[in-house]
Amino acid sequence: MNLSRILKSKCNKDISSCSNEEIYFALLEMVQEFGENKVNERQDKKKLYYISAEFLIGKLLSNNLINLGIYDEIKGILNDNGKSISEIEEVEPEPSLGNGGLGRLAACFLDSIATLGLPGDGIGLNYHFGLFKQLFKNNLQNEEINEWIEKQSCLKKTDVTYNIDFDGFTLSSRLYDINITGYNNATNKLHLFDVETVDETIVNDGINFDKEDIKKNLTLFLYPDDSDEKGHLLRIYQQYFMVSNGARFILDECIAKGSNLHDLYDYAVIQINDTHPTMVIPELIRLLVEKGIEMDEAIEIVSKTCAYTNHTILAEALEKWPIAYLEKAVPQLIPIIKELDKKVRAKYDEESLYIIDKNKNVHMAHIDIHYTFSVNGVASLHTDILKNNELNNFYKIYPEKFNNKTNGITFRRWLMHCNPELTKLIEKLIGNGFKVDAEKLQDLIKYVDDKEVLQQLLDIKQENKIRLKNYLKKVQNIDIDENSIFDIQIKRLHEYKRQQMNALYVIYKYLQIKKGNIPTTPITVIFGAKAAPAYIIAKDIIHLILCLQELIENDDEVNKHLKVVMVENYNVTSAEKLIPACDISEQISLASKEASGTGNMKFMLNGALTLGTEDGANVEIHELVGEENIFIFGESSDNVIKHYEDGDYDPLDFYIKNKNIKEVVDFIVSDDLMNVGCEENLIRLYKEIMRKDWFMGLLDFQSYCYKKEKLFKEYENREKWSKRMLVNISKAGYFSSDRTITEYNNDIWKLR
Ligand code: OAK
Repeated sequence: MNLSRILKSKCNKDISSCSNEEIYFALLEMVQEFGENKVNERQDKKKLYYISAEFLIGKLLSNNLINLGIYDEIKGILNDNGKSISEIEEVEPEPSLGNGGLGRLAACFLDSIATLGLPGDGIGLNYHFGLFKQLFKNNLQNEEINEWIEKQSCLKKTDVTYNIDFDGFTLSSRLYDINITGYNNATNKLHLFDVETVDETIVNDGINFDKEDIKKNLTLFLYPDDSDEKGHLLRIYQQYFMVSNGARFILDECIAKGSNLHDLYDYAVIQINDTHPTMVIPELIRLLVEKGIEMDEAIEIVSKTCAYTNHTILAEALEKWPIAYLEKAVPQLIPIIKELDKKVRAKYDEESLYIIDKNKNVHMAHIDIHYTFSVNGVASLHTDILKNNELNNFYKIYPEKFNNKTNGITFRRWLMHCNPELTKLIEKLIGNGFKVDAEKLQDLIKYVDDKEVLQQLLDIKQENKIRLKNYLKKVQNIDIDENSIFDIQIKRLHEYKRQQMNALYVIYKYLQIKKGNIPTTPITVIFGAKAAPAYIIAKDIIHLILCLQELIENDDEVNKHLKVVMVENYNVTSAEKLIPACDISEQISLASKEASGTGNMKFMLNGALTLGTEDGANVEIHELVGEENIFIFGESSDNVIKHYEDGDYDPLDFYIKNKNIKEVVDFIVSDDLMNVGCEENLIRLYKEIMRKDWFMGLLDFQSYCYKKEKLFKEYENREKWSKRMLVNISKAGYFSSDRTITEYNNDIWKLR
């Protein structure tokens, strides 16, 4: 295969005389064709359908080139023609089909499923603007539409369409596919359904639109504001549209392969990614009954076909819909949901297990737990909490359904693509095997006393820090010092993740520097986070961080030693630059609240050290790397759960008793900050932290500061630090999503 010739013919002229756009589109077409040639022609009987509201896939070009095994060659050809692959990468817009961990996990899973050669497709929605684009104005978050779909893109229009009936109107759908090519293996598909009548022009003034015009708005946004009834209804319409299309598509494929539908579970396994796709259960039952199967049998067939993953224990994130809303939007499901509830009530006399509660709310997770054959959490601590606390009543009746699948990440994107220099070094030291068998990274441990290797690790980190410096200069015109410590917290903005606690530390450090306690090495604290548009306190936290950024930047006494940067519009593309450059990975959620975290795994793999609580997968990272190689602080999850049960936590106690805490919290409403910020926002946040502090930031603040100080001191011993980096990298193999998917397949899906 002569790649140079193929590329040239796609360009229609000499590569050297093409613009970056022309080369990008030529490569897009080429990758599409190569991927298509690898579509699995072998008809496996059973196939997995991973159904999810989010697929945070990131840019695809380079990853596809890597997985097709032609990245280096293409890069060389481009170089020979005076072109740079990284400039061509920039031309590609990042698909806006996800928000956070759950969506990125789905994307890593699709990569691993294809890489392992398993028959498995994704099913979701084709959001035109997806998650909003974040802009900062006057130190506040503004939301804009995120236009990512271009005339020529990774989306391939198909002939598949269905008529989806709602109360009083029918929408006709259209399926678009994205190829998912595994590393040196087959191509699967991500199936994204869209509505033919969607109209982008109805959006005005940021992200506002008529929430009632379902025909035009259905697939515009991911997670549209649901703070009122219209918004709630829109989300139900979206979810039903996704699952009804998905269900029909799955049934059609199974019938085509020879299923008589009584044996559906021999042809399909459906993994329900949290509760957004839960209505697939009653919808499938409805469709089977429509095809002549008895209700009881239909329920049994569907229960044997579906499996459920829980990604959160936050009560407010567990979806429950007023039945009145469902009656309005999807009346055809009501008899089924009532039947499912009736069966539960006939068997159990226990309100907490019911699907429809006494306030006439439908608990989506309860449908999943009763009517699937597998319920899994996403990290070992998380699954234990589900079993022993949150879902204990369910665990008691279905112990055999509960299982753990600790999350993972794809090393193709989160090492090979984002950190080519580190990849090259690892290859040189232990060979290529780690790319398909990540546990091989453990072989690196033999270099733990090799000064030359350790120095190379530090050198690569330094280069990646310079790369990030240049990137931030370019996209945000911000200057950072590559010789400072890069301390990074990037994730969705949520109080439980405690970006506010990190911001309080910044205040602490600022005040320390003002008092003359200068850090040995300067510190750059970097945040990246989007706040849900209707989540007021989350937006106030962003405001505080942006105000600190401005205040410190303009303070010549402090800015040589401390810098705060809030990355605008944090997304997969910026994560790929931030993670390889990181020294300290902030994983500081209140213990028991973060189901797993996956950023923690990406950082570790790229040689950052974790500063974290005993929460989610941090617990497993801790076990793997050992006490010496991680910085753990804070209250244990058992104690936190007890505080909630006893209702005995009051932040005011800490504020009053601890001078240090009082000084730091008071600074939120100081003249210094009020001068650059908004009184209303800062006062609201101040009161929230002092009086409510629902996620106990003040409880852990002292031990957080203590550990962070210790960490900065440890940073000075570069050799010891680099050993810790090496241990972290060498132990990261467990967190490959190839391992996670192998477990899903062995225990749940049983494909091949
Ligand atoms: C999003 C919407 C609803 C419910 C959960 C989420 C979500 O993103 N959860 C996150 O899932 C990740 C993947 O399992 C976990 O690593 C995160 O801890 C969890 O917050």
